[in-house]
Amino acid sequence: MIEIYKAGNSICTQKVLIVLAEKRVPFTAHDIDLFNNEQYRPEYLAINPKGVVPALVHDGKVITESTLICEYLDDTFSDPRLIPAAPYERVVMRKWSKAVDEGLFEATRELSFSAMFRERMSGMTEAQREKRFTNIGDPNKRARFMSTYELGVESPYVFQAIANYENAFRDMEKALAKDSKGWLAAATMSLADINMMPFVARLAYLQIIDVWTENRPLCRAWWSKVQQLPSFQAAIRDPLTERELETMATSGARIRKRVSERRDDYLALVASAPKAPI
Ligand SMILES: N[C@@H](CCC(=O)N[C@@H](CS)C(=O)NCC(=O)O)C(=O)O
Repeated sequence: MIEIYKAGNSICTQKVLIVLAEKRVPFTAHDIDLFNNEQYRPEYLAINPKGVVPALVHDGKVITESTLICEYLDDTFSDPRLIPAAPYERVVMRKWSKAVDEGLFEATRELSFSAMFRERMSGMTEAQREKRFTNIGDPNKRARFMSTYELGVESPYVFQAIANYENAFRDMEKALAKDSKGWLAAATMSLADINMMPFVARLAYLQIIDVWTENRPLCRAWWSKVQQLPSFQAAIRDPLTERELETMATSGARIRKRVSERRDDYLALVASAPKAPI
């Protein structure tokens, strides 16, 4: 039996839900309310000591970290194969996983936070907010949350987020140009594409995606294509309520201009240090 601990509109959970939908694996879902701190309940911490979603339990075995969960599901349920067979293509696929885990995840969190969760947190009482911050044991994560809460788009972490997205879209356009099939790592869809879907989708729902894709036709074509997938619809689009879509669109509109200006600042920075882009 497959059980998944998840949260609504959680980007890491969405990766796993796409894989489950592609493979048509039935599962039981347990919803964790992140805004009510359910991730810090002792019974959930016993499953995922980091207090984050998703977590997968398969016949009593616990697997955490969305990238590892996706690979585990592909190793366990082989149809369709989402990890390419050729060793080099596997490396390419895993480079996309690393890009997500080592930068894009935090980039999306910081951008989403500065656009919408910041607003939501400002409506909390001082005590509720304090509790939210002190619950975060990891000092780096706490510093990021506090900076984005205090400074919004002006936070240095948001600048880093904008840079990470710039580099990801630059690499995506290059990768898609190499293969006329329009997938990131192989001739067919792989975990590379699935890893990227929720992270591109979030920018689209915040209505700031064109900051990066306006002059990148291959990225735009990839995004149009993946939105049509039944697995994308089932895992990402269908569960979103009209209210969530509206909140993302209106809060994204508030930060759009500054995001675009800060991207220009990043491009200027790279141009002045052309040998050392991140
Ligand atoms: N590297 C982890 C990150 C998981 C993560 O941070 N999940 C977010 C939701 S997308 C979460 O649970 N946040 C709750 C919190 O930070 O309190 C993964 O890929 O599974």
